[in-house]
Amino acid sequence: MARKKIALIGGGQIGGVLAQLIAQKKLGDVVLFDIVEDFPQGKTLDIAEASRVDGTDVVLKGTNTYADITGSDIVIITAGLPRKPGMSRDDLLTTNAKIMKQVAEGVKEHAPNSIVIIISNPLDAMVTLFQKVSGFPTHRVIGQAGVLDSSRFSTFIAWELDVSVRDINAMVLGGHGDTMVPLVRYANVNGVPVMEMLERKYKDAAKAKEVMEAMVSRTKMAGGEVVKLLKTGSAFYSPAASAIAMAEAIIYDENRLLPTCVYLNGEFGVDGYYVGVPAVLGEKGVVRIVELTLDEEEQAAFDKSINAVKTLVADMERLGF
Ligand code: TXD
Repeated sequence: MARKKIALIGGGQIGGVLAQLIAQKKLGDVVLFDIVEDFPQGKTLDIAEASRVDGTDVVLKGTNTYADITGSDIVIITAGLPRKPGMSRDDLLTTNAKIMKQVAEGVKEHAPNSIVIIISNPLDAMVTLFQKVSGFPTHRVIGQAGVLDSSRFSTFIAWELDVSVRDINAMVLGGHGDTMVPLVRYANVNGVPVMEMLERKYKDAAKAKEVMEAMVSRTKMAGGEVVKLLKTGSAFYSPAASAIAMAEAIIYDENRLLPTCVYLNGEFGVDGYYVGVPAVLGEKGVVRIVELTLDEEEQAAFDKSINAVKTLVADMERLGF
């Protein structure tokens, strides 16, 4: 089987970790594109020089030319500025929309059959814009947010309950902003409801609720927590690892059910917007969207999140994108 070709647009913090993970996992040959001269060439050379140690034969190429992404099966986009302390993801809108428009034109011209995973913020707006400019079918344009947000939520639950994070199943839906919706009621440890474990631990339902609320708000603010500590940029190891999980689902045709930013066509009562919901990912991209029942409180939180996405997209359109 011929090796896959994976193009990474944006060779910064996340782009670099993506390239290294792809090489180490032997997922495919890598083309790392960035507008900064010599920079992606330097990164790929550095990673390639670890090939002997990593035992990998994948080919890594750094480039400033879109033609080099020709024939890519998968494109992962991180081009754009990250947040600085005190900035919201939405503050990045104008700058990153200009960048995303250029990127979409480049990918459309040179990798028209690729499946595209977008990471750049503000996520929901950037996915929307990429799809609009490229005209790619919506099942081939998705965004990474929910896998990371869910991993963060799961990590906090594992720490709190002192169990392996591998046994935690917890999902975060909605937009990739402060209104995201961690699904508490569905969160479980190999089938055992997390809330029940918390109630048994604290022998006090109110205390259990309080502990869960703290984990929910930490999840919502988790990106900002890292930004505040790093001071020079935003999270990059965990976003890269999350996008790799999505790419693997596609490359290996796994049909994994992952919270993904996908285009909704009436599902969840939403029409014509990109939002984070459970989706089955396989070799064609989005295989199907999985709906689930939300109770009144969850639905209200989800609606609020949808409205935030709608406002963001409207702002972007008002800016002429
Ligand atoms: O989960 C998520 N979706 C995210 C998203 C989690 C964390 C951070 N997330 C966002 O990803 C973040 O807010 C940014 O918008 C992107 C990329 O974050 P990263 O930390 O990798 O940013 P860097 O290190 O600044 O890298 C961005 C690169 C940099 O090398 C620029 O030169 C390049 O993008 N860049 C471009 N590449 C291609 N084409 C154009 N026009 C371009 N402009 C800048």
